[in-house]
Amino acid sequence: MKITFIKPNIGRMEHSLYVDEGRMEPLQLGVLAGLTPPDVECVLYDDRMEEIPFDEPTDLAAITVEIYTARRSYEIAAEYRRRGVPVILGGFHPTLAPDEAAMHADSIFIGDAETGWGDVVEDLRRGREYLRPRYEGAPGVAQSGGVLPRRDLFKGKGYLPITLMQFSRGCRFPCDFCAISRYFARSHFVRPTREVLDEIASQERKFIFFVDDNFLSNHEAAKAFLRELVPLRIRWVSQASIDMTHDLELMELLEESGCLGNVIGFESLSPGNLTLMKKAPNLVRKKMDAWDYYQEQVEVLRKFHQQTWAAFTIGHDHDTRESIRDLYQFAESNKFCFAAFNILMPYPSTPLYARLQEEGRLLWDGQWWLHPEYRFNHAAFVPKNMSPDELTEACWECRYRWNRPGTIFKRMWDFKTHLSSPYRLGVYLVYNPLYGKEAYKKQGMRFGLRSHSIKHRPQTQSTL
Ligand code: B12
Ligand code: SF4
Repeated sequence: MKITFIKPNIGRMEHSLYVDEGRMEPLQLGVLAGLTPPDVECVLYDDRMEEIPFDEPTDLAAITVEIYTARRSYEIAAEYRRRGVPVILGGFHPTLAPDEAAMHADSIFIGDAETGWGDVVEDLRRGREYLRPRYEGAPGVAQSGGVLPRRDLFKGKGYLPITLMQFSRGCRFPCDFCAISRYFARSHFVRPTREVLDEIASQERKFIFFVDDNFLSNHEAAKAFLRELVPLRIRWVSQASIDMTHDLELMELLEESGCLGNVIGFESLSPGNLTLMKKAPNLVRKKMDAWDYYQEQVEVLRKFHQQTWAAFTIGHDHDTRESIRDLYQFAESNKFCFAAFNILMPYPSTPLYARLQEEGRLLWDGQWWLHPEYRFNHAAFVPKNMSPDELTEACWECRYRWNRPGTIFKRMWDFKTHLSSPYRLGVYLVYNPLYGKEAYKKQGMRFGLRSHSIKHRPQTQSTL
């Protein structure tokens, strides 16, 4: 028996195919293959840079689907089903929009695969007619029982030289736009420390991206893990919330354990926006009248040499064109290592989506991810203080200015962070031009490879 795992691309540029030069290992597919009994043959195709050989015989196509890749995933599913190969779709998007995904597959998988993938494989062994339309797994049971991802499947595919790994899943905070908060129901799950340490030990590479949603959601669990990590002398990056800066012991451990920096969601400089979006970690211990525009937190990050990837969401109800320019200035003057200026996106099943739907502000029939005319990083709702096109332009202006060679050079001059060691400078100089190039390539990209309409139905809330 053979299972073909697929990582879909987002889509294509206006006049050529899009090849993601900053692509990383598709860890979820490595985990799924790791969960698969050894007598089943597993192959992996990554649509981000290779052709999918649809005619190669296989017993099942298993596709991982995110909202940005949903359109392309459904195209790939249709190709396989046309050839009589059954398709199963899983991941964040099928979990948060299950009725839609079910229209494009023989089976959908809701939640994490760990507790239910074995059933899929056993049903398939009995015959494809035994595959059930819907499987469910509990969220947060990451690689239970010491399952190791099949990283051998990643060899030769030109991924960035960074090993992706999980320490935890989920996050305890309630941010209203966040798919994570919804998927994990505001819970945070930590893997047993020993299993993670063993997985690190099994790696030759010592540069790790912990793909946690919020590595520091539980400070005490993180500290216990970091103490064990110190002697391993690895270098690592992850994603975490800014409330870390209130715990100096944690900050010390981050540095000692080899943390170069984290993706941190600053989102906005406006306390009104932060309150509206329920961005609790950014408001911890901050009173509105003591709001210092993150200066205290940024200084703590710099003190511990953190090369921060600052993430912003643009288009909240208190945003204006002027406040977006201020946000850009804040990022540039603080010389963050990287920054993501993302338009606020309504993901299905989130409170933000429900609010905008109720207020009649959703564009693209409320399903921007399927709409044939929607383009990457364009507004998908009507903002309060500007037009959708103005929001699109304002966001692009931030991305464009941030990634200009002159700005990259200017931002480099921080002796506490990028210039504090040759290794850190190397990271800064290698990855800034790469991410900049990808930002230009992706802007305005079409979703999927074809421009036809996709089967859909009005968006309903997930049953999660
Ligand atoms: C690491 C990461 C990235 C990395 C890239 C990783 C890579 N390999 O290419 C970077 C930083 C580059 C990135 C980029 C983006 N990302 Co991202 N990313 C993640 C993150 C944090 C972890 C992914 C991961 O490896 N997890 C570990 C694996 C093991 O877990 P998993 O993917 O959830 O899979 C489990 C289950 O979902 C399920 N499952 C998954 N697929 C399948 C398939 C089948 C068949 C089955 C049965 C089960 C199953 O079983 C798995 C094992 O338990 C996720 C959040 C998350 N928790 O997953 C966001 C996430 C997937 N990203 C997201 C987004 C929006 C993006 C961007 C579009 C951001 C942007 N605006 O540019 C880009 C572009 C994405 C793209 N497709 O090109 C969103 C997607 C939202 C949604 N509703 O779909 C997420 C959920 C984050 C969020 N806060 O909302 N991302
Ligand atoms: S802190 Fe980050 S991961 Fe947690 S709910 Fe908010 S946006 Fe999502």
